[in-house]
Amino acid sequence: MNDRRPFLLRGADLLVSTLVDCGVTRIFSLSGNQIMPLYDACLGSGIEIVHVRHEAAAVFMAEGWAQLTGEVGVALVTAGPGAANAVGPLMSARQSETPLLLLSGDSPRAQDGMGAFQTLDQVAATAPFTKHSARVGSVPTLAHELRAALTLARAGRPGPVHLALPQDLLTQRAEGVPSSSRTAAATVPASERETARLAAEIAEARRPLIVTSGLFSPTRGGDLARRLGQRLAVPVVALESPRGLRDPAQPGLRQRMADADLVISLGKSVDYMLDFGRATSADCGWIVVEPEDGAGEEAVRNLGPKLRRLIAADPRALAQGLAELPEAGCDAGRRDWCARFGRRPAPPVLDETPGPIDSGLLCATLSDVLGADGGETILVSDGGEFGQWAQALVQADRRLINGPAGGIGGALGHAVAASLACPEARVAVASGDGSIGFHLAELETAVRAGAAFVVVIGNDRRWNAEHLLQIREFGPDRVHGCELSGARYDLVAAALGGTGAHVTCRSELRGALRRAFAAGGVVLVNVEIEGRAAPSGEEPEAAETAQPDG
Ligand SMILES: Cc1ncc(C[n+]2csc(CCOP(=O)(O)OP(=O)(O)O)c2C)c(N)n1
Ligand SMILES: [Mg+2]
Repeated sequence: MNDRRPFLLRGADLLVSTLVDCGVTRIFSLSGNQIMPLYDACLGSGIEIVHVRHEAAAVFMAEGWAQLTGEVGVALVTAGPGAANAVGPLMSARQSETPLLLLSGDSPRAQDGMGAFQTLDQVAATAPFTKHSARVGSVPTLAHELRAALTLARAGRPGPVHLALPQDLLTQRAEGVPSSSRTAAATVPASERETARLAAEIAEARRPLIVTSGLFSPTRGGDLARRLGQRLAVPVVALESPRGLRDPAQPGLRQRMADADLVISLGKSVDYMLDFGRATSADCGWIVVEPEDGAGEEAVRNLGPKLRRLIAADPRALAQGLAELPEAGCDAGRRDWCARFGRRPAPPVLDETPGPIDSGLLCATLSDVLGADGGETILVSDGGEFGQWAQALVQADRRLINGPAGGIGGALGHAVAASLACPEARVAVASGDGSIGFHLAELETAVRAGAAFVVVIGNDRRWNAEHLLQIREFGPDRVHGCELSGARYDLVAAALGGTGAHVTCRSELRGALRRAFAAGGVVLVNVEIEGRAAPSGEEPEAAETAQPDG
């Protein structure tokens, strides 16, 4: 099959065999001169390359893959423009705490300083978005650097790591180079004393609250948050929406927070999502668990005297320890307090009479149809207002969202990854018409890769989040520049090898969605809607405030 494969072991072969050894089975990539030795080395290695249509989509796929499998997602891009295209979504992965390895081909070391083709300081370009960014220096250190990068991506606060791979290193002979030993994970376990002390403080508080990042969501943390909450009789809230405490999927969070007398942050940065700590009352104490030694300045700066203690420990390990303690007793007051959390927004009545469709009705109907066969479900949501509607109203076992960075455009990348990672699951994408346009060509990737999912576009013919912001901030007479056409995205899906449907009337909606899931493969349902502002995430009596748009 691979007659022309060079018989010598190259840097590229060493790299691929190390990836295999570390359990990597799939790489999301866009080809290019500098990385073709890696494509060659992947042949027959057991690693599948999913070849995408834009480097940013490869990073979104790696992000989705990592969140659903718990593995490190791997993206491979070429030098210069390829690496530059991959940079944007690294910000999403950094903020969503997703372990990801970006490998970029790089110009040959032998041409350093000579003006090589596509030469770029890729380490500097990716450094602000990564936990670690380096150019691999030599073949003998290659395997070690790779293993260390994979370990680092998962350690402490997980996140993206970047390695630039000079082209001549990939083709260099690697005979006799050891494939390196395993690197131990660098987590700091909390001491038993610390665990017991924390449990006692939670027991003593009247209205304690644990806040966490998306790492504790059901998608990524399984039932850890639920077990923790049950054992300690404490509400556990995972914050991962760019709207923070105004997450439309968890209405009333900000008000609940004001009533807490103790907040424990398990790895959640005390940042804009937590209103910088200002949502709690002056006498509410905070205990912040920070996975990275020496970090946590935000907590110190934003909380001031409210900060009781900053603990350097791995939040998930600490949560495991707490969840294994004997079940805490719980009085009626505490039971009431816990019951005030975990509320979901009320879905609208499913009106199926002829008439226009709005965002809420579309999402509620999608939720109904998605869950109808009782199997595993995954929601991918994207967009401004429509994405928030979907997160609020579409029920699914697991979900991929744009996360704290609030960057739009990742949905089709996430969907390809979701379908490949969980081939048995029903995958629904709910996206705004603006956001879907970023990577529409990935529908072709999806078809080629054998993925199967249903994309539902809430097509309100505008970038509604920004349109609403113009009305709110500048006045209804100063609205301009945020319109979109009523483009037929469904016809694009058909042209790229999938199936498309166009829905304009309420009475057609349920049938169209049912048929879409029954059809299999890649299906796009373009639904004309009257775009509405997403639910505010506040309790009904509270006033509206300006919100981030992501
Ligand atoms: C990468 C990126 N670019 C721009 C934005 C700003 N932004 C947030 S929501 C939004 C509008 C999205 O429009 P659409 O997907 O149609 O959803 P809608 O708000 O109309 O429901 C924009 C431009 C962002 N958050 N991320
Ligand atoms: Mg829109």
